Amino acid sequence: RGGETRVGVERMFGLMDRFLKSDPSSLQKDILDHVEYTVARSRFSFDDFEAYQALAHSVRDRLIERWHDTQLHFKKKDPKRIYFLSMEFLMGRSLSNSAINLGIRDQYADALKELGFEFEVLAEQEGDAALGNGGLARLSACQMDSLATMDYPAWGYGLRYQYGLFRQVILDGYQHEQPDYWLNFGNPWEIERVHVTYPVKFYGTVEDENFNGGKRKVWLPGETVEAVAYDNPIPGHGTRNTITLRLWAAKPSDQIDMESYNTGDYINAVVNRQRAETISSVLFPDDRSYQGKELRLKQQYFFVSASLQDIIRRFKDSHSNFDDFPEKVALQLNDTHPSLAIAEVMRVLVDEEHLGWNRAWDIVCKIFSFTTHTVLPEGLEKVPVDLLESLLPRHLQIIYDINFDYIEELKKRIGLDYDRLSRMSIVEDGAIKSIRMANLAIVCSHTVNGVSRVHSELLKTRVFKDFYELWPHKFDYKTNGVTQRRWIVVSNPSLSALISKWLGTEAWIRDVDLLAGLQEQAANADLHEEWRMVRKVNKMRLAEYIEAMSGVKVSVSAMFDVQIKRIHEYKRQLLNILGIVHRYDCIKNMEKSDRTKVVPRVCIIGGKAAPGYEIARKIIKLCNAVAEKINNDPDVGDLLKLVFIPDYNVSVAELVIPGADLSQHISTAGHEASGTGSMKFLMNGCLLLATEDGSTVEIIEEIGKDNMFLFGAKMHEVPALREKGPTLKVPLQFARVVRYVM
Ligand code: Z2T
Repeated sequence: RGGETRVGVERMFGLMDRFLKSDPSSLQKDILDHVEYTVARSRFSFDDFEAYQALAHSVRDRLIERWHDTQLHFKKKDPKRIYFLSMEFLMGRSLSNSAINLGIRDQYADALKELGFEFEVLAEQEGDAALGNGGLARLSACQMDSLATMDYPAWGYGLRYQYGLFRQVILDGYQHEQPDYWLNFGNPWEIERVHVTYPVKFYGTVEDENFNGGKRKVWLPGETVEAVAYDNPIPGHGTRNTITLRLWAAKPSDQIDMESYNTGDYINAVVNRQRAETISSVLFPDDRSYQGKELRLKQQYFFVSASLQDIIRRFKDSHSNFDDFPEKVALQLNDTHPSLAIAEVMRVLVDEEHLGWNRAWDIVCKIFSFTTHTVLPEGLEKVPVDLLESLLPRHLQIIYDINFDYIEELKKRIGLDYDRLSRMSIVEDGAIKSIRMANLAIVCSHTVNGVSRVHSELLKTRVFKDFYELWPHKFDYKTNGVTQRRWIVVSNPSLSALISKWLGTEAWIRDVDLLAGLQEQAANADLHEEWRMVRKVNKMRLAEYIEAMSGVKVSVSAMFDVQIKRIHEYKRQLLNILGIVHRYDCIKNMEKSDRTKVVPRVCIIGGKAAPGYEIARKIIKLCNAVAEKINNDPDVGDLLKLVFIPDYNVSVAELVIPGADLSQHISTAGHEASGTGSMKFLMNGCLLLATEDGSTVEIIEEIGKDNMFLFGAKMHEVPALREKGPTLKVPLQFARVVRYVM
């Protein structure tokens, strides 16, 4: 520290080789140096994993150069920064993605070949960063890639869970959960910032204090935990812009509990301190249902408080008051999970920075925007007041004060319609008095964002109807997207090469709209043939994986029919399985001679069930039970197979999607807010079997309904069908299996 001034900037520059070179021999030297000095293995003897570690560190060095330049650039320019707050990021692997975005993947592959290593083989050594549940979390990851590529001065903020999403193991057909020890072998993609730490406070009481002749509130917290930053550089493609995903880990605070030290209870004092780390220890695996758990609320406030201290510190570096705060800071709330940030900004501005309430409120109203990802009411968070009061007493007061002003304002706007007032209140009175986090987020945000057009319509006409009528200008939507860099370039390199060849440019890697240029070649038989070959090779890769994971041999000339996503009743994996049972039954009852007309099919299902979601767990068991029966029936052979792919995650998706012929997105219409899986399949040339739901509605408009299989009832038909009850007939031989499992 302070070395810069002592050594002298001139001399420092003289000592630095700016920048690292990326020719094959420089890369080789670099990798071997990392084998020796970072991994501490002999450069004459190291295995694939050690080679991966050295390679990762070599890529990381190049990331860091760009990352430093980016920070320096934006520090000088001081633009408005976008802060994306999310409890979940499903980053998956980083090696290929980083090397490709840096534009040096092929150089590395060449360099490695001469050393006797294969880039792809080393890339397989990396474990997934699975700090999230499903679509919401992968969307966050795709957005980070796009923000970096499009040169935004963006920051992602989240939690560095010690254990990510559980590993799914299938035993006797049932899902078992195992902890995800993703950090056990080290993580070269993060940089621990031991000096970027902030105290985060919990519990305690709020007292009145005399101040400037009046009173003010002071929070006297009861517990302090330290948040330590871990920075994950996110490189854009074809730009030097490399932004930061800053994840917080909990550490015991330095402010020691003097009382217990003085009373001689040293061992207990140390052990108690260690408990602080539990805050960031594990990701909650429920992707929707909200349970009022204290640890979850602690996680939310922990990451919100640390992030805001960091953001405000950065703002204050170049501003002496808060006048320009809304011009320099945009806070995007990924679902309601980070919405305590609203109360926290009020608290910091009023209690710590001593701005008046109205001035602080004026700032708050200009900086927050809120994305919601669901239409299902069980997904809406309601924090019990008792819980909030004990953990964050000052925040509860602030929320009450916000609600008071808001309800007064509301009465002026809509009159004394008490039903509506109580529906719209941030506070829910009832058996368990609670805070409606979505209402808080809507009241305090300038924009409420849906994730597809129909989703936004449902928000306006149903879920948040009262609010839409009050503030129509707040409601907007941005239909979800996925990054083609991860979902074509990284995961399907041969298709990527094919597209670049036929478009005559790689520009589509930064500008996805250019893919439309392929339309001119739509009838080109050579292109079709090349594409088929690409698919075939991807299917062979997938078939090998299936055999290794489940022991089932599948034919690559069969149609691969895939449904991979979290297991949910509304996503209707059960319907898919019953459809497979029906298909099996038809084949069994068919004349032998007719069987030649059947297109052989491999049905692939994969996904995790929330540990407490019993029906979802049973759907997994049913799938495995049906698979057992079908796959061992020599009478059916290659005509029909069913495989459940265990431990579905980002890397598995990268393997499965490029090998799929048909993919299923068959949610009950009106339930899938957007859906992003369909886009990944689509851009790999896979056919869709899909309900008119979520983003599919817009996909149909883009590709035309003749280019897909439209499935199931329309949204407006669903209520009447529910009324009518089930009409499905399950073949007798399976009725017992289904009844037994379900
Ligand atoms: C999630 O992945 C999604 C919604 C949630 O609601 C929670 C989770 Cl963990 C609280 C998904 C939606 O189901 C999906 O339709 C959407 O595409 C995705 O978020 C991203 O917006």
